[in-house]
Amino acid sequence: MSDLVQLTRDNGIAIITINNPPVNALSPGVPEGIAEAIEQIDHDDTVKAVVLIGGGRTFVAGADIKEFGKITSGKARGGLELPALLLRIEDCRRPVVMAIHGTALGGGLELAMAGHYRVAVPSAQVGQPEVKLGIIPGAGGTQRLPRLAGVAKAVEMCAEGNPILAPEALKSAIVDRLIEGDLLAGAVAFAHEVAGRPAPKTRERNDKLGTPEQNGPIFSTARETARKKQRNIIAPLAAIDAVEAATRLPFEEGCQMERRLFAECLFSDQSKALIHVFFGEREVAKIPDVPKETPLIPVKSVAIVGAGTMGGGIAMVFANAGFPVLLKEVDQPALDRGLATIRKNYASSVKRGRFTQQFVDERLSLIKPTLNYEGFAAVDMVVEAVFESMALKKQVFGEIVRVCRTGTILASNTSTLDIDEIASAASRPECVIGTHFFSPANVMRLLEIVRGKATSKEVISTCMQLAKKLGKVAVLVGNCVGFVGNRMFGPYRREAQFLVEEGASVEAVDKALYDFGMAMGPLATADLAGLDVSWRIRREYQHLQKPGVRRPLVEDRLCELGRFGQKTGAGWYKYDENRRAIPDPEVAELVRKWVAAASITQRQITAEEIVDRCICALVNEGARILEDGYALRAVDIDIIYLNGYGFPTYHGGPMWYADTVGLKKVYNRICEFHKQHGQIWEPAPLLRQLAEQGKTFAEFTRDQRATA
Ligand code: ZOZ
Ligand code: NAD
Repeated sequence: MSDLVQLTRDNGIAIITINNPPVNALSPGVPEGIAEAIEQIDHDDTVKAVVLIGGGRTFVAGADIKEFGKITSGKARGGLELPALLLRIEDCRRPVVMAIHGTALGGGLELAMAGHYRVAVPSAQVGQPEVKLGIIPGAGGTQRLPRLAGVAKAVEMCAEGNPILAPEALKSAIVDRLIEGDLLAGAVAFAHEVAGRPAPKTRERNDKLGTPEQNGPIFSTARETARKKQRNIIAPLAAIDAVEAATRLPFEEGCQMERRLFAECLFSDQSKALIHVFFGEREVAKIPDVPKETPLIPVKSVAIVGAGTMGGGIAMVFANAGFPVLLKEVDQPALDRGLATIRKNYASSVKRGRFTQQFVDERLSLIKPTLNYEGFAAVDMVVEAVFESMALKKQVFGEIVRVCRTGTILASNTSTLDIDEIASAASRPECVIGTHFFSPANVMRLLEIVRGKATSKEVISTCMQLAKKLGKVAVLVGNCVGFVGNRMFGPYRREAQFLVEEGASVEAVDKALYDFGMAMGPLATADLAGLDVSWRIRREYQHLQKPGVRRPLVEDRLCELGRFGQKTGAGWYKYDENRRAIPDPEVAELVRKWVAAASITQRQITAEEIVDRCICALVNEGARILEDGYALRAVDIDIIYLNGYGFPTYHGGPMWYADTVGLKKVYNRICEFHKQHGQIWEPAPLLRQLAEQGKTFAEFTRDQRATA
């Protein structure tokens, strides 16, 4: 038998244990091992019932996702097909009890549903998360789940992909019993109870499949929700079609339909992109010169300096994760304002049902306001979030390094300033690091961790680990102006503005990028963030602007008119009392006047050109960042864009998207823009090199790793 699966016996109960760490994925060898065990059991009259359990920390977390790439590239070696194994289990002559702890996800839940019974510890989770990978269940999940849980629950689980906890699974009849205490002992006892009884086959249970009248509204609502919440993604709609097939067709035909839809999704660019994102989110945690074993600095309490927009949000992030927080401001009115905003944000979370009042009260009690540095000597980490001014940041770092213990992590939330210069004000630069939270800090998942010249590996490793506890995706970046995300966002925003100057309407620019999949168009985003913020930064960095290089002209003028965006009720758009954006003919008129004065000729611009200009600008800057080593890998840039800038997950991030389009094509397009618009479009050398070699950014990363 495969060494990934063991078969033992306990007083008439056969126990099949899957041991394929870390998550017991159904890698080649596992299905074969289970099949062999079932075969032996069926020929052994001493066996009365069977328990199938996962060794280690979990049941089965699904199919081995690495295998999907092998299938689509034609490199998969044949093995036992999961659907056939599941039929074999269901046909086993002894009752099979699936014992679930950790997670039973995807193929793991499909395996569990092929058993005759399921027991689980209360902390276990079950789910069909395939849509998050751009696919649908491919081993009968869409056919067996409605037979156990009913059509509405099955549609929700297969189309949205969120797992549910065992107590809810019990209510939905996915699980038959919760086991408190030792799972194996409980499952064996359960197996003794059911031994000798006729074993119910899930595929033969049709009583929950409903009638067309009952199901019609369920499917139409689910489709509407999927189109809205998972815009442009094909898998959720395919999952709904497959569940619908379960209600209309016999089991075998439903499975065939599911297989067809599964294959369509698996071979799509969307699924390849989403699988890239799954592994990417895990890859970014790996820092080549900061190994996993790097000692961590214990962080149990923190202090935040500045209770403005970001400081307040960061305080909530730590409090939500259970950390006591000292929150320092300069004076009582500023502190009161900061705390009032925190309270208001929490109150709206309670109103929306995201948090309970009790949870919020507990979090608020963790946040201790202060006007001085008392207590800073006891904290393990300080996050500075004062105004974006180098002089002020240096003053604050000079102060905190004096009041904090040696070894306290000193982090800055700066979005543009040089971390090394900030660190020069602290006598322990090895403790200084950038933790660039995104706004609103308590909502956005991204955390750019900025490595200074002197930042120690312990501090880096601790911050990367800490991010996970805070529910953030951390990406390590180098210390350059704008770091990775904002540095790329500059050219992207620049092109959006140029396009308006050249004749595209504000709405057309935003619509083209929204249709491409961005969460919001760039001009609506600018209105949301506040046009004054970037106006202030532009003035601060005026000395870096190269003479003779074209710069956007409209936004400065809008700011001069006091149009700062949503906060002033007008920016690129005007806003009604519900902050709904309304196209503003006055802006269109002003733009026409200003660009005519600047001798810019307006013309018709297609949606395709809008997308190409904006996305190619992102990719070109991304290539420079990658070449200069400010991002460790192309995927790091992708994860930043997906989690901080609303880039569509199904395009995999800007660098993956460029790889999918083909770097030669992207390079040629950039060369056209270079010819038309001059120096700002100079192709990045790395992009030119890869295009000429016929390679991708992903291959560049692989080659780099190989030579490291
Ligand atoms: O890892 C978390 C998770 O959510 N995993 C993915 C679960 C999932 O999406 N399952 C569905 C898979 S698709 C499927 O099953 C389709 C299906 O029905 C097809 C059937 C027909 C197929 C026919 C063709 C073959 C989990 C919640 C489980 C654990 O989270 P943690 O935070 O504790 O741990 P991670 O995420 O850091 O994971 C540890 C290491 O395991 C790797 N991994 C996780 N799930 C995997 C997997 N590798 C392959 N396949 C999986 N399903 C993960 O990448 C990580 O690796 P390292 O190298 O970074 O440590
Ligand atoms: P803000 O103006 O809302 O808040 C800054 C706060 O710092 C003010 O309340 C001020 O009173 C306080 N402060 C000033 N000096 C202080 C001192 N010595 N001690 C204690 N408090 C002091 O600014 P913000 O938008 O929260 O930005 C803070 C930092 O975060 C900046 O470095 C900014 O670049 C960065 N950042 C901002 C955003 C954003 O979207 N707002 C996003 C990412 C990063």
